[in-house]
This record gives sequence, structure tokens and C-alpha cells, in this order.
Amino acid sequence: MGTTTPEARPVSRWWAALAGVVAAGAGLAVAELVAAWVAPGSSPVLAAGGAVVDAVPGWLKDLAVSLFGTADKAVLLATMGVVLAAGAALAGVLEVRRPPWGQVLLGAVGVVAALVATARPGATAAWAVPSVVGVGPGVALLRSLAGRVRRLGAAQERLAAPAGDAADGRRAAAARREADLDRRSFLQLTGLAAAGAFVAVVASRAVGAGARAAQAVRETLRLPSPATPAPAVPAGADFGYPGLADYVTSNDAFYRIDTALRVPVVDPTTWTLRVVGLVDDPFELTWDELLALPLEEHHVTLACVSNEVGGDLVGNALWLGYPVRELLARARPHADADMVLSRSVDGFTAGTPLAVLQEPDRDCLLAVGMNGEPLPVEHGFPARLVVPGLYGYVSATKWVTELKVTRFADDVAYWTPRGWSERGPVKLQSRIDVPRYGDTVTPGDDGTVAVAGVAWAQHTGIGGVEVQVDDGPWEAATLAATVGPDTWRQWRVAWDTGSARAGDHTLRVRATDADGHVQTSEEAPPDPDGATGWHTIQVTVA
Ligand SMILES: Nc1nc2c(c(=O)[nH]1)N[C@H]1C(S)=C(S)[C@@H](COP(=O)(O)O)O[C@H]1N2
Ligand SMILES: [Mo]
Repeated sequence: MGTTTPEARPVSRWWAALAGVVAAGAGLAVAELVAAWVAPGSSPVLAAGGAVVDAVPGWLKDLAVSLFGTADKAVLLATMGVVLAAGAALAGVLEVRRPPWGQVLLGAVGVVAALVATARPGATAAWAVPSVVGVGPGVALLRSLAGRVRRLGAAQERLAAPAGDAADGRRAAAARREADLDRRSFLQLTGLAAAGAFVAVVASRAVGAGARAAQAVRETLRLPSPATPAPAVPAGADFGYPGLADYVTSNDAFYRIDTALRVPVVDPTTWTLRVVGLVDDPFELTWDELLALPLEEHHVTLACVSNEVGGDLVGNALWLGYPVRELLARARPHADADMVLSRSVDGFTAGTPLAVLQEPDRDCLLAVGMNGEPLPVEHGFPARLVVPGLYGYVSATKWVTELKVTRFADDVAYWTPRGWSERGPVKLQSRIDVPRYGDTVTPGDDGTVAVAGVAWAQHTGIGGVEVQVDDGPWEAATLAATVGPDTWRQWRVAWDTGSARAGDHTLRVRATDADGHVQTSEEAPPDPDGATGWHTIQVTVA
């Protein structure tokens, strides 16, 4: 063997290509398996396919549909498969001839796939995980297979050298044995990788099947109309400014927080809610029984205790459900009970004060609908709790299957031993959405800049919002209309920059609740019971 770059003979070019295809295929199979756990949409194949569909110009899409009809998706996937196989073969040849460029190519494809997946609608950062995890075994396999191909090529070269004397003959026999060994070890590893990839793909189909089934059930589901519809959203509830959070958050834009690595998949036809514990009449409610009850619809703003001042772990939705207070009344709690421990199929629990759930004028719901649809799978399908005025971690159990009436002295909820407060009433907060931190703003013709945001004090309501520029006086904001105290409220101020010199300025916001309490300036981190402080941003006036 020479000291220069090992050159493979043409005969091993096909082996090199095969090495690339097998390595890429195995990596992709691993990625698909991981994707089945992360989220159905995070599959690199589906994400890349979706991106291609979105990027294809209209005329080409029309042409594809007219040529292939409903098979256009299959044609797309097949085309992608061919392109991918060609690229993988190229990576194989590259890796055999110019290591490590094949690995670099495969790695780069993985990185691009990860980026494409995270850019899909509804994607989270986690959608990068399948591609990132798949690249490892793909690259390692490519490296190892290419090494075998290279050795095989070298052995074949020695074989091809003309045999002269007896020593050459022995050398040739040794080279032949070596070539046989190299070939066998290449084929063994290739076979093993292909078998592994096959198992991974079968497993990913099996893992994904449950999620697809639940998704399919959800899609065909028709929820009953509410017996008590929500009051209409008043016309003036949403200023409609670009960049300002919508008064009603769409399901796609709604923040998601839970401990579930994999979204629990619950079949509503087998789902039940058990109401048990310190009650006279424990009972179990089926899905059909729940839907037959008179349902109510309410707008409620949900907030996460982990939300930083100025953060976006808060959203407002229209929830359809049945009052929890009625369920509790039916079970008849004992007088010494003071907590309801709600439990999810995935083991998560929240501890909610029993008295809060029983309040006649607080609309705590066992919710089945969100903004006119069945709950999205990741927001708790088929049923969850929604409690106005309490942070999600002590109230908003998704995929809920049990309400256990108990006592704070006897039971602990999921987050309590992990350092979070046992009780979690939502704290009065306000946020500046427009302009954004660091923006350069240009005053309009009237010399003003629109400053706007949201403020919330669930179940108490917002009474006022004020904005301060630099160390100037607090200026009262105009409040948008609202359906009631359980939702956040938009606010706006026309900041008159006439007196403000062009340059850097600080904007602060503070809210006052409907009871007259002013939001505290004292800064507290989210841990253990919710952040406080005034949202403060820097902007530059051009
Ligand atoms: N099963 C389950 N339910 C859960 C959680 C969870 O981790 N598991 N997290 C809670 C927390 S901390 C919050 S803030 C809300 C968030 O609800 P969302 O994801 O629909 O916005 O769900 C709550 N319900
Ligand atoms: Mo939360």
C-alpha cells in the first residue's frame, strides 16, 4: 500500500456507493425512529417533503397534480428518495476516495435537515433532535464501511499485480484471502446496518401508529355546541397592531409547557375521568357521558409560572368544557378535604385548592375544546383542566384522567417537591409587545410612536396600565375591551416623542388590577411562585 491517498479501483466504486446508501439509510432510519417519539411532524422525511411542497412554485405544483393526480405526494417522496440515494452514493464514493469529505457531506445534510425541521409550522427546537441523533450513526457507519471498501480495493490491487515467482504466488494467495475477508466483513456490516435500519423503521411505524390513530380520531370528532356559549368578543378587544399578541391566541401560537417527552396519546373512546378520594359518591365519567352534559364556553387566559417578566408563556383561548364544580358536587367531597389532585395519563399531577374549584362564579372547566376545535393533542386531548387565576402547574392538567379529592397535608403534586410553591395564584403582570426590545422606532407624522402590549390579573381583572419613558411621569394607557376578568387585556399608548431627543430610551410598563393593587416593581425570578417586576425595554428613536 502506498503512502498517498488510498485510491480505490473502479470495481469498488459500486461498493463505495453502496456504503454511502446504507450509511445514510441507517442514519435516516434512526432519525425516523426518534421522530416518532418527538412528534409526528419532526420526521426529517416529512419535514423536508413539506418544505419542498411549500417551496415548489404554483405552476409546477399544478403540473404535478395534473400529471400524477392524488399520487403527487407519492411521486414527491419517490423523487426525494432517488435524490437522497444519489447524494448518499456520492458521499460513499467521496468518503472512500477523499476521506473525510463523505462524512462532511452526510453531516451537512443532517444539519440542513435539522434546520428545515425546526422551520416547519408548529415546530419546536426539539424537531431538530431526530436529524441530529440520526447523523451520528450514519457518519460512523459511513466511515467504517468506507474503510473496509478501501482495504478491499487495496487487496484487489495487490491481487491484480502479475505473479512471477513462488513467493509472489504465496503473496497472491494471501492477498486473495485478505480480499475475501474484507469483502465478507463489508457485507456483514452492510447487512447488519440494513437489518438494523429495517427494524428501526418498523419500530417507528409502530410507535407513530398510536399518535396517528389519536390524531385521526381527533380529526373526525365533532364536539357538541355549548349549552352556554361564551359572550361574543367585543369589537374593541383587539387593536390588531402587528407584533401585538392577538386577544385570542390561535392554537398554533399557544405556548406549550409540559413534562412529556412524547405527547401522550389518549383514545377518547376508552378515556374516563375518575372522581375519587375523600368523597361520598366516587364516580367515573366516560367521554360520551361528558359530551352529553351541558357544556359551557369561556375565554380564559392561561399562564405558566415559569414565565419571565416580558416572556411569552401566556395565552388566551376559548375553552369548551364542563364546570368542575358540578363534577365535585356530584361526588360530594368530605368537609375535611381542601385539595384536588388532578392526574394525567403520563403521571403528572397538579394540586388545586378544592375551594377554588367549587367557587360558584369561577369558571373552572374540564375542557374538551380549544378555540372551536377539539383540544390539540399537545394541549391535552381529549380533556384537560382550565382554572382562571391559577398558574398552569397547579391547575391545568392536560390528558387528565383523575380528580382525587384530598388534603394538602396528605398529598403532594408533581412540582411541589421540586421546589415550586404548593399554591400558585397568578401574579399581576404586564408586557410591552410593540416596539420590541432594541428596536429603532421612527415617529409617525404626528410625532408619536405606538406602544402596546397586554396585561393580566386573571379572575380579578385589569383596572389600568401605565407606561413610563425614561424617568418621566407615568402615562395612563388606553385599555382595549375585554370579555371579563379572566382574560388578559390589550393596552396602548401613543408615545409623544416630540420632547424626546432622538437616541436611546427606556420604556416601562406597570398594571393596576381591578381591585386597585399596583403591580410591584420588586424583581423576583419565576421560582418558586412566579416572576414579578416591571417589563422594561430599550428602544432607539431614529
Ligand atoms: N399532563 C400535564 N399537564 C400539564 C403540565 C404537564 O407537565 N403535564 N404542565 C402544566 C403547566 S406547567 C402549564 S403552564 C400548562 C401549559 O398548558 P399548555 O401547554 O396547553 O399551554 O399545562 C399544565 N398541564
Ligand atoms: Mo407552567
